Amino acid sequence: MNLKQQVNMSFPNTNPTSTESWKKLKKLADNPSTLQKYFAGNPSRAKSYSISWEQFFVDYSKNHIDKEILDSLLKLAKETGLEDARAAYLGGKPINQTEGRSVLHTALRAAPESTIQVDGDNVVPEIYKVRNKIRSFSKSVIDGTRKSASGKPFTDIVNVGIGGSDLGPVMITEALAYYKNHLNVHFISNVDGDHVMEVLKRVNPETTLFVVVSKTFTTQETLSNAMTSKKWLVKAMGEQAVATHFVAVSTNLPAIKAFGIQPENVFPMNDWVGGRFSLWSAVGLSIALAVGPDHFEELLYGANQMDLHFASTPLAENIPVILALLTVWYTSFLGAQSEAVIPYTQYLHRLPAYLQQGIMESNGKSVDRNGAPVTYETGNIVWGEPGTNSQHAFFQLMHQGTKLIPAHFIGFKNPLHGNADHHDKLMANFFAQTEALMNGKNEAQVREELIKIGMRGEVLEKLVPFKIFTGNKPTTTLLIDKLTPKTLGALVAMYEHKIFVEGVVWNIYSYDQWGVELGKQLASVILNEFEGTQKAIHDFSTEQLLAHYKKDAS
Ligand code: G6Q
Repeated sequence: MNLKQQVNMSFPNTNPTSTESWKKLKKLADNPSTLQKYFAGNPSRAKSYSISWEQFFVDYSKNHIDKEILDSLLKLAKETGLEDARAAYLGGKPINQTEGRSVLHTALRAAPESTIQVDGDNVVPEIYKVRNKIRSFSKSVIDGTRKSASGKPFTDIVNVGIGGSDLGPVMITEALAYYKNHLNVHFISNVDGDHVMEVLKRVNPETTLFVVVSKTFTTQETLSNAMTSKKWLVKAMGEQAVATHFVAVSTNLPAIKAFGIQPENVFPMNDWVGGRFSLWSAVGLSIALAVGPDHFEELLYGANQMDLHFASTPLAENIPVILALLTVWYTSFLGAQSEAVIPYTQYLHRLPAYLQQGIMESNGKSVDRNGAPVTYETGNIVWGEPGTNSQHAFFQLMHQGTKLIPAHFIGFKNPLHGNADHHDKLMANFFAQTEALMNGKNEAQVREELIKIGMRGEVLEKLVPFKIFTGNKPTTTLLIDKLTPKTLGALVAMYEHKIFVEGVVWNIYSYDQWGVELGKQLASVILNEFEGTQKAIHDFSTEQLLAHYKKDAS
């Protein structure tokens, strides 16, 4: 079956520019208004453009939309077949057609009584088998009944993995640090030998458990780091310790066996889970070890709640749908190149990095589902840092720079440590920033302020232009009751579905990542050159750099 036939089989394939709504949106984009005017003309705007769901309150009223724009965006979703696409995605159809796979991270958090078929088999019982294995294994490590080769309880966990086998577990364990137990959890990802050595420097071989996470078990970085860790362990404790101190999460059983990991220490995963969506699978073993299996399962439960919301809520009140359509509007019609994610909690400091992979690897595509170049802008750049730190860094550009940067502000009503004084300060900043970004400060206000502090004449005149804020900068506020495993699960799932919706509207394949291959291929050619097994021809710049590297290497 060729690609086009597969496309026709189960997934909508509509060039969005051919729809009525796209043409209308193009026209609407030519007549921009301002956020200030939108609010002035509609007293119930805040209420109309907000969604309350479970522990989430999403206010998207500070965005460049009005009823006509929003209706057209919703129509665009319908015209590009979002509802059929959603059914295909959640129903396990092979929507990752360039790799011939289903995309079923949602199955990993489905209720035990659900039925989700892949190739005619219900995958839910197997998912629960693995989940139970994660539960009993992590419980035994946490309570110390599972012992190291020298009979001691484990104190440290080292997760060895990269990309999807690293970013999710790191982000979640950091986000749930409040819920953590006594185990110290470390992450080795980069093939940079200094990374692995810095981690090994901090742990004791006698009480360290390595969790090697690699869906393929062929990834250069992970295999190198796992091998270095193994040698380090063997040097301290002997070969026989490997069986007790190494476990693996993978689909590649022969490679794991060859590495020396015992079959009972293998946590399987399936090819219908993409790496960057895999934290809900056994890839989340380090999370279960860090916060315990109950919290891990609450995380999955929260994600499932968001799945149900996404699956059954009308598009106009559907949080991931609305957020995705706003991104499409800014990216494809208003010329935004990036969007910022600013969590107002230090716990979520790795969320932007995690989302960078999820969003940019999924929707950083320029070829549509027919293999033709797209004629519109797709996946944007995602970046961010926690507030308030980021206010003292890049917010200058957001307030007074030349770029259009729609931003998500994520805040929590309740702090975890109950420090109300700090939390009020934090949240005062949270609310003030979106207000300032929208309203800005006009010339009259600047003058008045300067006069109040006694400034007059030429000095005042010279300063005025620099102190004006045009405002009109769009933001979406996500106010969540409390950072818990459940709300975190829902938040991450919300972004996963947002990615999906954008991909459907843009008519691109969100679940492959061919763009990461070329660099890998060339790295292996250069490595062969370093090892003297191959001589390749490079461009002049690369030749020059390689010559310098060899000369300077010490
Ligand atoms: C994610 C990508 C990628 C992958 C890593 C690690 O969607 O596929 O980031 O997770 O390349 O792959 P392995 O888990 O196979 O080592």
